[in-house]
Amino acid sequence: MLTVYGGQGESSKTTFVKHLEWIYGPGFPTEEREVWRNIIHDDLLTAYHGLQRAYEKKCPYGIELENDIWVSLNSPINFHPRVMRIELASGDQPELFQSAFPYVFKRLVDESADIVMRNGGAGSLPDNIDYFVNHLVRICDINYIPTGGDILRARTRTTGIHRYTYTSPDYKSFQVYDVGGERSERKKCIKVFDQSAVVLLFVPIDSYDQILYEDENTNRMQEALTLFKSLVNTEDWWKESRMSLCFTKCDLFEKKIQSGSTPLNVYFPEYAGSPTDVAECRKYITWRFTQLLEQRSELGVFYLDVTDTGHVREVVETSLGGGYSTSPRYNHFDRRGDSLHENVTRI
Ligand SMILES: Nc1nc2c(ncn2[C@@H]2O[C@H](COP(=O)(O)OP(=O)(O)OP(=O)(O)O)[C@@H](O)[C@H]2O)c(=O)[nH]1
Ligand SMILES: [Mg+2]
Repeated sequence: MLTVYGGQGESSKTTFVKHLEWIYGPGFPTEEREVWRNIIHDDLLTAYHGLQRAYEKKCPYGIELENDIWVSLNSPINFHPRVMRIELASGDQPELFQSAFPYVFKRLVDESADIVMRNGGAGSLPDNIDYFVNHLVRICDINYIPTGGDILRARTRTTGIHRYTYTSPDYKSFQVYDVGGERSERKKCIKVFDQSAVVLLFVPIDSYDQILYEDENTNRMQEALTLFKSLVNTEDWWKESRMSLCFTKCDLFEKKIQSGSTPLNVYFPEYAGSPTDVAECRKYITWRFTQLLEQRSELGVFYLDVTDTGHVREVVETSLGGGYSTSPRYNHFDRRGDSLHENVTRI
């Protein structure tokens, strides 16, 4: 059985494959973990510089470091004690990375909480900045080896089409394609769609307040709606394929909605429900997608935290099985009855 999936950039496709590697493949061998360490450090530095730039706009004089923090840095970093400026490169100065970075970064994140919460930028901050901040001391340790959880949360942008083959205990073998999600990459993946028994389309549900990495004038959710409409109604490609819409990053969505920092109706003014009711917001977004179905009458809908192994396993088992599930994370849309069977009670 062949499973292919698509979606825009940062919609969790590679994270899903990393999980398959973990569940059905060899996991993450030690040599690979060393590569991931550099990727994670680079991610952190990029986030640090992004935050620093954003913070300097808000407060050009920088952050006043408290004496105890300054003393505890205890390293020859060359920056003015009252203005947070730090030049570090991952890899070549590990002792600096270890001694100073966690303190300075944590302080910057605390001071920029509003910027972090409103991460509407074009991917300048990692999605999992909270996770990395909570593990900073460990991650910056000189002997740091990434855990599986760290690797799942690291970010690398995919280019091209990558094919993987796995064997599950119940099903012989299945193939999965990981494709780049940026506009320039997407055309390539169309080529493999027509061979697919199952197509999983990934949409990060927390992206309603974000802009595209490749086009700062386009809202990510609007782009996902346009992409979904064009793909799902192109009958020739996937007439024979079963299809599921996978809403990813539901954990981040829940936090964002509950915090009230960026209400859904600011980006979708027609939304008339409660701005802090996660289930209601989720239902509205689902409806925005399912009402675009023209040719296809059935659609599976998943609500996922793709960093959770159990969620990924459910998608695979449902997709390779009959395509139905009684899981609280699954809805089955049947346009013939014009109804969305709401069996989601808890995510
Ligand atoms: N908290 C959380 N983080 C997620 C989830 N899914 C993905 N991420 C994180 O989001 C980031 C981007 O995910 P990727 O899997 O690289 O996205 P992609 O679709 O492969 O992106 P491209 O390769 O650019 O097309 C990674 O840092 C992931 O760890 C999720 O459901 N919850
Ligand atoms: Mg990718």
